[in-house]
Amino acid sequence: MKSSPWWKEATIYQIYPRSFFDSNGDGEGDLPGITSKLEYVKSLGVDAIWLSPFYTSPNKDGGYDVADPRDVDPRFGNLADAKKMIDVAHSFDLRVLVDVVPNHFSDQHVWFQAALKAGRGSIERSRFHFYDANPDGTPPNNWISLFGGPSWTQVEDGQYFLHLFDSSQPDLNWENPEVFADYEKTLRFWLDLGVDGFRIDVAHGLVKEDVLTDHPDPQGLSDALRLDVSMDVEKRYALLQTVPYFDRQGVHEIYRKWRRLFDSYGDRDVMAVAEAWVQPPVNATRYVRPDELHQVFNFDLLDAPFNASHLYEVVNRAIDLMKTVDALPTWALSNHDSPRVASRMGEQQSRALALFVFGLPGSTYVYAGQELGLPDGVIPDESRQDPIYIRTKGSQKGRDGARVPLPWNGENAPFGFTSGTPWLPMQDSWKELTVEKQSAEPKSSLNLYRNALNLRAEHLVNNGDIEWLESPEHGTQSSTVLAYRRGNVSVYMNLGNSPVEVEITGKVLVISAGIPDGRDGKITIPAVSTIWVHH
Ligand SMILES: [Ca+2]
Repeated sequence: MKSSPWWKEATIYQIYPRSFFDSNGDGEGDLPGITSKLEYVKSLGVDAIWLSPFYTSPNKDGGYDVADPRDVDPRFGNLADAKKMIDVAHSFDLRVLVDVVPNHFSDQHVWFQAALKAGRGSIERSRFHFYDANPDGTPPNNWISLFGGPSWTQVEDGQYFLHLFDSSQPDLNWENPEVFADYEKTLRFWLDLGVDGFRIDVAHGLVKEDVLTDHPDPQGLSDALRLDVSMDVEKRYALLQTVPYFDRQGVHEIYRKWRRLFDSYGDRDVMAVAEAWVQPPVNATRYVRPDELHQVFNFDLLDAPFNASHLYEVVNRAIDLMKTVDALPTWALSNHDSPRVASRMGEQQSRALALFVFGLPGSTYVYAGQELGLPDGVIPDESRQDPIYIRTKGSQKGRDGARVPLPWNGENAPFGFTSGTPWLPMQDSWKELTVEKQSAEPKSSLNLYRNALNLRAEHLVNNGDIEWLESPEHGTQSSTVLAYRRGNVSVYMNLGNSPVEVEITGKVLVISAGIPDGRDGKITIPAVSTIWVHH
């Protein structure tokens, strides 16, 4: 009998290469830097790493504007460095996932440069979405880019091309078989170099419908797609179901073909995880039907409040929905696109929630620095680099706060990250948060993660469903407590600001903060703390 595949309940550590470790003093993290820190990554108890893009790119959108998907950008090293990084990771028994960005290329990609030269009606233009202007000169439709402004940019001969994101990121035309064939080449290229799978950027966006039709409410749609714009929930959900360029049925045909490619690698157990923001939530399950992808990100915890009934609802829903397609959920508290959980929720809250989530069925994603309890960096406006800050002329601060480099050692910034000047400023106030300091402190966030991830592997993974013990639906001893049991471990999270006494017998394996007080079949859980109890 085949055992459960490695990815099924893996803990996956997300590395933002530019911010992880700089090996050559130019102030930016790179592939040799990652390789030199893989022993540290292994010490966390994770199963795999996922790297945000390190491909050839003009870097107008943090490397998600790819000019050559089958090469390494010189700022990160070269292909030999990538191969070495993969091999060293494997020597530590760490799997490697890389990002792919199939919705668009950079305008610096040779295909797009050729399309500009080749002119209307050419094979070169058919790889993208080029259309003539309307008779009055306006763009072919009224769609608005996710980064603001029209989704169309006009070229010299008067045609327009479609870009859902920045004008430097032309959308690929997935109706063209050449696009599919080229992407297959990219997937094989990285698999043949040794990677174990992919994270698929904007996985729901590849197929566009009704490209020549106006949307009845383009501004409403644009607002509905942005979580930083407040909107009535019903209205948002209704609009999100009318997006003509997201979550179309055609994307599933593409992933069925990709799955056959992945499966052709046999025992390698290649996996792929989709970034798919879709509504209603049940639509996410379609991406992980048995003949499609392996995992789909669940974004519910990236902006969830620290509130028992809300957390119960989103956790329970994710588990139940995924069960309908015989898949397991994924969990993430932070990533490179959202504020860090310690800043958003509070330090102690983020530790409690991490410990709560680590026990749940499915795969857990940890964003590098989360294990240190890093807050968002405080960045002076003149040092900001995110195109969102620049394009909105400062009205949105952008995502740089979550991308500040990691503090490794020493008493002053840049804390060993680089021998030069870090690409985003680091703060001296992080001196208690370095890997060096936290390794020596038994109660540090770092040691909590190490301890918990090892205990998770030992006691919780592959232990089937959870049974809710305390929830708004299943009855509670306290309205501030959520609890479940999985296998021989019960997980209790006290979200309240006062200690709570609950009836449990067993041995406390780990606690996120404070000291549990147990006697006579009862344990007092400190305020804002999670405990694991072994029965
Ligand atoms: Ca560097």
